[in-house]
Amino acid sequence: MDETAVLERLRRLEIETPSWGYGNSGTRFHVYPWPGAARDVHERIEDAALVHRLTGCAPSVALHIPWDAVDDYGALRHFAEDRGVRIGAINPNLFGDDGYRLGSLCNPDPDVRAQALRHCRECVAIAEQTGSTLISLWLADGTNYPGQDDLRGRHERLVAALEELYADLPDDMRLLVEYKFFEPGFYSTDLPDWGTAALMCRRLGPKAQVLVDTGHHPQGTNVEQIVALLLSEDLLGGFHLNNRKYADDDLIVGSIDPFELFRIMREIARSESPERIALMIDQSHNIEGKIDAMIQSVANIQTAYAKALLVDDERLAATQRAGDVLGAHRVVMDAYETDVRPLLARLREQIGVDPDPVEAFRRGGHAERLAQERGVASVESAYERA
Ligand code: RM4
Ligand code: MN
Ligand code: MN
Repeated sequence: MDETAVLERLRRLEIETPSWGYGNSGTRFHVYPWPGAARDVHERIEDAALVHRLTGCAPSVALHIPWDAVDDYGALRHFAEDRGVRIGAINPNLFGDDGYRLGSLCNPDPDVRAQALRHCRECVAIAEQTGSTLISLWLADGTNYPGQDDLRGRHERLVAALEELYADLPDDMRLLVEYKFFEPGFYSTDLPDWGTAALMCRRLGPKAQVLVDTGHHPQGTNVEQIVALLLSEDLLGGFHLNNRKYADDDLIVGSIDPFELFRIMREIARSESPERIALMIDQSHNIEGKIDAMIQSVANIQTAYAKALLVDDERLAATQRAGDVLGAHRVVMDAYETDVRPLLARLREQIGVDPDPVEAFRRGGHAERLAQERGVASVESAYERA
Protein backbone atom coordinates (compact mmCIF):
# COMPACT_ATOMS: atom_id res chain seq x y z
CA MET A 1 0.00 0.00 0.00
CA ASP A 2 1.45 3.41 -0.88
CA GLU A 3 1.57 6.25 1.58
CA THR A 4 -1.53 8.00 0.26
CA ALA A 5 -3.55 4.81 0.64
CA VAL A 6 -2.18 4.20 4.14
CA LEU A 7 -3.06 7.76 5.16
CA GLU A 8 -6.54 7.33 3.73
CA ARG A 9 -7.07 4.15 5.75
CA LEU A 10 -5.70 5.83 8.88
CA ARG A 11 -8.08 8.73 8.40
CA ARG A 12 -10.97 6.28 8.49
CA LEU A 13 -9.85 4.68 11.76
CA GLU A 14 -12.29 5.47 14.57
CA ILE A 15 -11.71 4.55 18.20
CA GLU A 16 -14.37 4.67 20.89
CA THR A 17 -13.39 5.67 24.41
CA PRO A 18 -15.23 4.48 27.54
CA SER A 19 -16.98 6.85 29.93
CA TRP A 20 -15.72 4.74 32.84
CA GLY A 21 -12.11 5.48 31.90
CA TYR A 22 -12.51 9.16 32.84
CA GLY A 23 -13.61 8.85 36.43
CA ASN A 24 -11.71 7.70 39.49
CA SER A 25 -11.21 3.97 39.64
CA GLY A 26 -8.80 1.70 41.39
CA THR A 27 -8.09 -1.77 42.59
CA ARG A 28 -9.89 -3.60 45.33
CA PHE A 29 -7.21 -2.28 47.68
CA HIS A 30 -7.65 1.44 47.15
CA VAL A 31 -8.90 4.16 44.86
CA TYR A 32 -6.50 7.12 44.63
CA PRO A 33 -8.52 10.19 43.68
CA TRP A 34 -7.11 12.14 40.73
CA PRO A 35 -7.47 15.94 40.73
CA GLY A 36 -9.93 16.91 38.02
CA ALA A 37 -11.21 13.40 37.29
CA ALA A 38 -14.72 13.43 35.85
CA ARG A 39 -17.47 13.15 38.46
CA ASP A 40 -20.57 12.51 36.38
CA VAL A 41 -21.65 11.47 32.92
CA HIS A 42 -21.55 15.01 31.55
CA GLU A 43 -17.96 15.50 32.66
CA ARG A 44 -17.09 12.08 31.28
CA ILE A 45 -18.54 13.03 27.90
CA GLU A 46 -16.69 16.34 28.01
CA ASP A 47 -13.43 14.48 28.59
CA ALA A 48 -14.18 12.11 25.72
CA ALA A 49 -14.86 15.13 23.52
CA LEU A 50 -11.50 16.61 24.53
CA VAL A 51 -9.76 13.36 23.57
CA HIS A 52 -11.50 13.55 20.20
CA ARG A 53 -10.51 17.19 19.68
CA LEU A 54 -6.87 16.40 20.43
CA THR A 55 -6.63 13.16 18.43
CA GLY A 56 -9.20 13.64 15.66
CA CYS A 57 -10.10 9.95 15.72
CA ALA A 58 -12.17 9.21 18.85
CA PRO A 59 -15.64 10.41 17.82
CA SER A 60 -17.77 8.27 20.16
CA VAL A 61 -18.04 7.42 23.83
CA ALA A 62 -19.37 4.19 25.35
CA LEU A 63 -21.74 4.37 28.31
CA HIS A 64 -22.26 1.99 31.23
CA ILE A 65 -25.80 1.91 32.61
CA PRO A 66 -26.62 2.71 35.44
CA TRP A 67 -23.23 4.38 36.05
CA ASP A 68 -24.14 6.88 33.32
CA ALA A 69 -27.90 6.87 33.83
CA VAL A 70 -29.83 10.14 33.29
CA ASP A 71 -33.51 11.04 33.08
CA ASP A 72 -33.42 12.37 29.54
CA TYR A 73 -31.31 10.41 27.06
CA GLY A 74 -32.34 12.58 24.12
CA ALA A 75 -30.84 15.54 25.97
CA LEU A 76 -27.70 13.54 26.74
CA ARG A 77 -27.35 12.72 23.06
CA HIS A 78 -27.52 16.42 22.20
CA PHE A 79 -25.10 17.27 24.98
CA ALA A 80 -22.59 14.90 23.36
CA GLU A 81 -23.27 16.01 19.80
CA ASP A 82 -22.92 19.67 20.76
CA ARG A 83 -19.42 18.80 21.93
CA GLY A 84 -18.55 16.94 18.74
CA VAL A 85 -18.95 13.32 19.85
CA ARG A 86 -21.72 10.74 19.65
CA ILE A 87 -22.90 8.09 22.08
CA GLY A 88 -21.40 4.70 21.27
CA ALA A 89 -22.01 1.27 22.73
CA ILE A 90 -24.44 0.98 25.62
CA ASN A 91 -23.10 -1.42 28.27
CA PRO A 92 -25.74 -2.93 30.55
CA ASN A 93 -24.40 -3.39 34.04
CA LEU A 94 -25.30 -6.89 35.21
CA PHE A 95 -23.00 -7.03 38.22
CA GLY A 96 -23.61 -3.95 40.34
CA ASP A 97 -26.74 -5.01 42.18
CA ASP A 98 -27.02 -7.00 45.41
CA GLY A 99 -29.52 -9.29 43.69
CA TYR A 100 -26.83 -10.55 41.33
CA ARG A 101 -24.87 -12.50 43.96
CA LEU A 102 -25.55 -15.77 42.10
CA GLY A 103 -25.56 -14.23 38.66
CA SER A 104 -27.83 -12.18 36.41
CA LEU A 105 -29.16 -13.85 33.26
CA CYS A 106 -27.98 -17.25 34.58
CA ASN A 107 -29.23 -16.79 38.14
CA PRO A 108 -31.15 -19.79 39.50
CA ASP A 109 -33.95 -17.41 40.60
CA PRO A 110 -36.30 -16.57 37.71
CA ASP A 111 -37.16 -13.19 39.27
CA VAL A 112 -33.53 -12.12 39.18
CA ARG A 113 -33.22 -13.32 35.58
CA ALA A 114 -36.29 -11.29 34.68
CA GLN A 115 -34.80 -8.22 36.38
CA ALA A 116 -31.56 -8.64 34.40
CA LEU A 117 -33.47 -9.05 31.14
CA ARG A 118 -35.52 -5.94 31.91
CA HIS A 119 -32.30 -4.02 32.41
CA CYS A 120 -30.94 -5.24 29.05
CA ARG A 121 -34.16 -4.14 27.35
CA GLU A 122 -33.93 -0.78 29.06
CA CYS A 123 -30.44 -0.48 27.55
CA VAL A 124 -31.83 -1.22 24.09
CA ALA A 125 -34.29 1.64 24.61
CA ILE A 126 -31.43 3.89 25.78
CA ALA A 127 -29.46 2.97 22.67
CA GLU A 128 -32.42 3.96 20.51
CA GLN A 129 -32.81 7.29 22.32
CA THR A 130 -29.10 8.13 22.13
CA GLY A 131 -28.68 7.10 18.49
CA SER A 132 -26.44 4.16 19.33
CA THR A 133 -26.53 0.91 17.38
CA LEU A 134 -24.53 -1.25 19.77
CA ILE A 135 -25.36 -3.13 22.95
CA SER A 136 -22.21 -4.46 24.53
CA LEU A 137 -22.97 -7.25 26.95
CA TRP A 138 -20.61 -8.55 29.58
CA LEU A 139 -21.85 -10.94 32.24
CA ALA A 140 -20.17 -11.34 35.58
CA ASP A 141 -22.06 -14.61 35.88
CA GLY A 142 -20.26 -17.68 37.07
CA THR A 143 -19.78 -19.87 40.11
CA ASN A 144 -17.10 -20.19 42.76
CA TYR A 145 -17.34 -23.85 43.74
CA PRO A 146 -17.92 -27.17 42.04
CA GLY A 147 -21.51 -28.17 42.69
CA GLN A 148 -22.63 -24.62 43.48
CA ASP A 149 -24.97 -24.68 40.48
CA ASP A 150 -25.74 -26.85 37.49
CA LEU A 151 -23.42 -25.84 34.63
CA ARG A 152 -25.78 -27.08 31.95
CA GLY A 153 -28.75 -25.44 33.63
CA ARG A 154 -26.93 -22.13 33.70
CA HIS A 155 -26.14 -22.43 29.99
CA GLU A 156 -29.79 -23.14 29.18
CA ARG A 157 -30.92 -20.14 31.22
CA LEU A 158 -28.46 -17.95 29.35
CA VAL A 159 -29.61 -19.17 25.94
CA ALA A 160 -33.26 -18.59 26.87
CA ALA A 161 -32.58 -15.06 28.15
CA LEU A 162 -30.46 -14.01 25.19
CA GLU A 163 -33.00 -15.41 22.74
CA GLU A 164 -35.64 -13.23 24.35
CA LEU A 165 -33.40 -10.19 24.20
CA TYR A 166 -32.38 -10.88 20.61
CA ALA A 167 -36.00 -11.19 19.50
CA ASP A 168 -36.59 -7.56 20.53
CA LEU A 169 -33.43 -6.13 19.03
CA PRO A 170 -34.13 -3.45 16.41
CA ASP A 171 -32.87 -4.35 12.93
CA ASP A 172 -30.09 -1.81 12.89
CA MET A 173 -28.76 -2.76 16.32
CA ARG A 174 -26.05 -5.29 17.10
CA LEU A 175 -25.59 -7.26 20.28
CA LEU A 176 -21.90 -7.70 21.11
CA VAL A 177 -21.26 -10.67 23.37
CA GLU A 178 -18.13 -10.38 25.51
CA TYR A 179 -16.42 -13.34 27.14
CA LYS A 180 -13.98 -13.60 30.02
CA PHE A 181 -12.33 -16.73 31.28
CA PHE A 182 -12.49 -15.98 34.99
CA GLU A 183 -13.45 -13.33 37.51
CA PRO A 184 -15.53 -12.52 39.42
CA GLY A 185 -16.44 -16.22 39.30
CA PHE A 186 -13.35 -18.20 40.28
CA TYR A 187 -14.50 -21.70 39.38
CA SER A 188 -16.68 -21.26 36.30
CA THR A 189 -17.71 -18.36 34.11
CA ASP A 190 -20.86 -18.63 32.00
CA LEU A 191 -19.29 -17.06 28.91
CA PRO A 192 -15.68 -18.09 29.44
CA ASP A 193 -14.22 -18.01 25.94
CA TRP A 194 -14.59 -16.92 22.34
CA GLY A 195 -15.92 -20.33 21.33
CA THR A 196 -18.82 -20.18 23.78
CA ALA A 197 -19.57 -16.60 22.75
CA ALA A 198 -19.41 -17.59 19.07
CA LEU A 199 -21.76 -20.55 19.61
CA MET A 200 -24.18 -18.25 21.37
CA CYS A 201 -24.04 -15.68 18.55
CA ARG A 202 -24.51 -18.38 15.88
CA ARG A 203 -27.55 -19.55 17.71
CA LEU A 204 -29.00 -16.06 18.04
CA GLY A 205 -28.46 -14.78 14.51
CA PRO A 206 -26.49 -12.24 12.46
CA LYS A 207 -27.15 -9.27 14.74
CA ALA A 208 -25.19 -10.99 17.51
CA GLN A 209 -21.40 -10.93 17.27
CA VAL A 210 -18.47 -11.63 19.55
CA LEU A 211 -16.63 -8.91 21.45
CA VAL A 212 -12.97 -9.65 22.13
CA ASP A 213 -11.60 -7.94 25.25
CA THR A 214 -7.86 -8.33 24.81
CA GLY A 215 -7.34 -8.81 28.56
CA HIS A 216 -9.79 -11.68 28.93
CA HIS A 217 -7.68 -14.69 27.97
CA PRO A 218 -5.40 -17.10 29.74
CA GLN A 219 -1.72 -16.21 29.47
CA GLY A 220 -0.15 -17.04 26.15
CA THR A 221 -3.39 -17.20 24.16
CA ASN A 222 -2.96 -16.35 20.50
CA VAL A 223 -5.50 -13.53 20.41
CA GLU A 224 -4.88 -12.58 16.78
CA GLN A 225 -5.73 -16.09 15.69
CA ILE A 226 -9.07 -15.83 17.51
CA VAL A 227 -9.61 -12.53 15.70
CA ALA A 228 -8.76 -14.11 12.35
CA LEU A 229 -11.15 -17.03 12.91
CA LEU A 230 -13.99 -14.81 14.05
CA LEU A 231 -13.47 -12.58 11.01
CA SER A 232 -13.54 -15.58 8.68
CA GLU A 233 -16.83 -16.67 10.21
CA ASP A 234 -18.31 -13.16 10.16
CA LEU A 235 -18.64 -13.32 13.93
CA LEU A 236 -16.36 -10.52 15.01
CA GLY A 237 -18.32 -7.56 16.34
CA GLY A 238 -15.64 -5.55 18.04
CA PHE A 239 -13.00 -5.14 20.70
CA HIS A 240 -12.38 -3.93 24.16
CA LEU A 241 -8.80 -2.82 23.81
CA ASN A 242 -6.53 -2.57 26.82
CA ASN A 243 -3.34 -4.24 27.91
CA ARG A 244 -2.29 -6.50 30.69
CA LYS A 245 0.64 -8.28 32.17
CA TYR A 246 -1.11 -10.84 34.34
CA ALA A 247 -4.91 -10.75 34.29
CA ASP A 248 -7.67 -8.26 33.45
CA ASP A 249 -5.35 -5.36 34.23
CA ASP A 250 -7.05 -2.72 32.00
CA LEU A 251 -3.75 -0.92 31.36
CA ILE A 252 -3.01 1.57 28.59
CA VAL A 253 -3.48 -0.13 25.20
CA GLY A 254 -0.17 -1.35 23.78
CA SER A 255 1.77 -0.44 26.92
CA ILE A 256 2.94 -3.94 27.84
CA ASP A 257 2.87 -5.77 24.53
CA PRO A 258 2.80 -3.46 21.50
CA PHE A 259 3.73 -6.37 19.25
CA GLU A 260 0.55 -8.23 20.16
CA LEU A 261 -1.43 -5.09 19.42
CA PHE A 262 0.27 -4.90 16.01
CA ARG A 263 -0.59 -8.53 15.29
CA ILE A 264 -4.23 -7.93 16.19
CA MET A 265 -4.40 -4.72 14.16
CA ARG A 266 -2.97 -6.57 11.21
CA GLU A 267 -5.98 -8.90 11.17
CA ILE A 268 -8.24 -5.87 11.37
CA ALA A 269 -6.37 -4.15 8.56
CA ARG A 270 -6.89 -7.21 6.36
CA SER A 271 -10.64 -7.35 7.00
CA GLU A 272 -12.91 -6.45 4.08
CA SER A 273 -15.00 -4.05 6.12
CA PRO A 274 -12.86 -2.83 9.02
CA GLU A 275 -15.36 -0.05 9.78
CA ARG A 276 -17.86 -2.73 10.90
CA ILE A 277 -15.48 -3.75 13.70
CA ALA A 278 -16.15 -1.62 16.77
CA LEU A 279 -12.79 -0.59 18.23
CA MET A 280 -13.53 0.35 21.79
CA ILE A 281 -11.07 1.02 24.55
CA ASP A 282 -11.92 -0.64 27.87
CA GLN A 283 -9.40 0.81 30.22
CA SER A 284 -9.50 2.12 33.73
CA HIS A 285 -6.74 4.07 35.36
CA ASN A 286 -5.60 3.40 38.82
CA ILE A 287 -2.47 5.43 39.56
CA GLU A 288 -2.24 7.69 36.48
CA GLY A 289 -4.13 10.65 35.08
CA LYS A 290 -7.15 9.73 33.02
CA ILE A 291 -7.22 11.83 29.88
CA ASP A 292 -3.62 11.71 28.76
CA ALA A 293 -3.59 7.95 29.40
CA MET A 294 -6.62 7.63 27.12
CA ILE A 295 -4.93 9.73 24.44
CA GLN A 296 -1.85 7.55 24.73
CA SER A 297 -4.01 4.48 24.09
CA VAL A 298 -5.63 6.07 21.05
CA ALA A 299 -2.19 6.99 19.70
CA ASN A 300 -0.83 3.51 20.34
CA ILE A 301 -3.72 1.99 18.38
CA GLN A 302 -3.00 4.34 15.48
CA THR A 303 0.68 3.40 15.60
CA ALA A 304 -0.07 -0.31 15.52
CA TYR A 305 -2.60 0.16 12.71
CA ALA A 306 -0.17 2.21 10.64
CA LYS A 307 2.45 -0.51 10.96
CA ALA A 308 -0.13 -3.19 10.13
CA LEU A 309 -1.08 -1.31 6.96
CA LEU A 310 2.57 -1.16 5.92
CA VAL A 311 2.93 -4.94 5.63
CA ASP A 312 3.86 -5.67 2.01
CA ASP A 313 1.05 -8.11 1.25
CA GLU A 314 2.34 -9.09 -2.19
CA ARG A 315 5.82 -9.88 -0.95
CA LEU A 316 4.31 -11.71 1.99
CA ALA A 317 2.08 -13.85 -0.25
CA ALA A 318 5.02 -14.67 -2.51
CA THR A 319 7.26 -15.74 0.36
CA GLN A 320 4.42 -17.78 1.85
CA ARG A 321 3.80 -19.52 -1.50
CA ALA A 322 7.48 -20.27 -1.82
CA GLY A 323 7.50 -21.82 1.64
CA ASP A 324 10.08 -19.25 2.72
CA VAL A 325 9.34 -19.33 6.43
CA LEU A 326 11.94 -16.81 7.56
CA GLY A 327 11.37 -14.61 4.52
CA ALA A 328 7.67 -14.35 5.29
CA HIS A 329 8.35 -13.59 8.93
CA ARG A 330 10.81 -10.87 7.93
CA VAL A 331 8.21 -9.17 5.73
CA VAL A 332 5.91 -8.84 8.74
CA MET A 333 8.74 -7.70 11.04
CA ASP A 334 9.88 -5.16 8.48
CA ALA A 335 6.54 -3.38 8.84
CA TYR A 336 6.55 -3.72 12.63
CA GLU A 337 10.03 -2.21 12.88
CA THR A 338 9.20 0.79 10.69
CA ASP A 339 9.23 4.12 12.51
CA VAL A 340 5.74 5.44 11.70
CA ARG A 341 6.04 8.63 13.75
CA PRO A 342 6.69 10.82 10.67
CA LEU A 343 3.73 9.20 8.88
CA LEU A 344 1.43 9.81 11.84
CA ALA A 345 2.68 13.38 12.12
CA ARG A 346 1.63 13.88 8.47
CA LEU A 347 -1.76 12.32 9.19
CA ARG A 348 -2.28 14.64 12.14
CA GLU A 349 -1.22 17.64 10.11
CA GLN A 350 -3.80 16.69 7.47
CA ILE A 351 -6.61 16.39 9.99
CA GLY A 352 -5.54 19.49 11.90
CA VAL A 353 -4.37 18.10 15.23
CA ASP A 354 -1.03 18.34 17.02
CA PRO A 355 1.60 15.79 15.91
CA ASP A 356 1.86 14.65 19.54
CA PRO A 357 -1.63 14.76 21.11
CA VAL A 358 -0.41 13.64 24.55
CA GLU A 359 2.05 16.54 24.65
CA ALA A 360 -0.66 18.84 23.33
CA PHE A 361 -2.84 17.84 26.28
CA ARG A 362 -0.01 18.41 28.73
CA ARG A 363 1.04 21.73 27.22
CA GLY A 364 -2.53 22.94 26.90
CA GLY A 365 -3.05 23.33 30.65
CA HIS A 366 -6.13 21.07 30.52
CA ALA A 367 -5.15 19.02 33.56
CA GLU A 368 -4.64 22.14 35.66
CA ARG A 369 -7.89 23.72 34.47
CA LEU A 370 -9.91 20.57 35.22
CA ALA A 371 -8.26 20.14 38.62
CA GLN A 372 -9.25 23.68 39.48
CA GLU A 373 -12.80 23.38 38.18
CA ARG A 374 -13.57 19.95 39.58
CA GLY A 375 -11.25 19.59 42.55
CA VAL A 376 -10.39 16.25 44.10
CA ALA A 377 -13.35 13.98 44.67
CA SER A 378 -13.28 12.06 47.90
CA VAL A 379 -13.38 8.34 47.25
CA GLU A 380 -13.99 5.76 49.92
CA SER A 381 -11.72 2.75 49.80
CA ALA A 382 -13.17 -0.40 48.36
CA TYR A 383 -12.88 -2.13 51.72
CA GLU A 384 -14.49 0.69 53.67
CA ARG A 385 -17.33 0.67 51.19
CA ALA A 386 -17.68 -3.07 51.63
C1 RM4 B 1 -15.17 -6.32 32.85
C2 RM4 B 1 -15.38 -6.30 31.36
C3 RM4 B 1 -16.45 -5.35 30.94
C4 RM4 B 1 -16.37 -4.06 31.68
C5 RM4 B 1 -16.32 -4.32 33.16
C6 RM4 B 1 -16.34 -3.05 33.98
O1 RM4 B 1 -13.99 -6.95 33.19
O2 RM4 B 1 -14.19 -6.02 30.70
O3 RM4 B 1 -16.37 -5.09 29.57
O4 RM4 B 1 -17.53 -3.35 31.37
O5 RM4 B 1 -15.16 -5.06 33.43
MN1 MN C 1 -14.35 -5.41 28.61
MN1 MN D 1 -12.26 -6.55 31.52
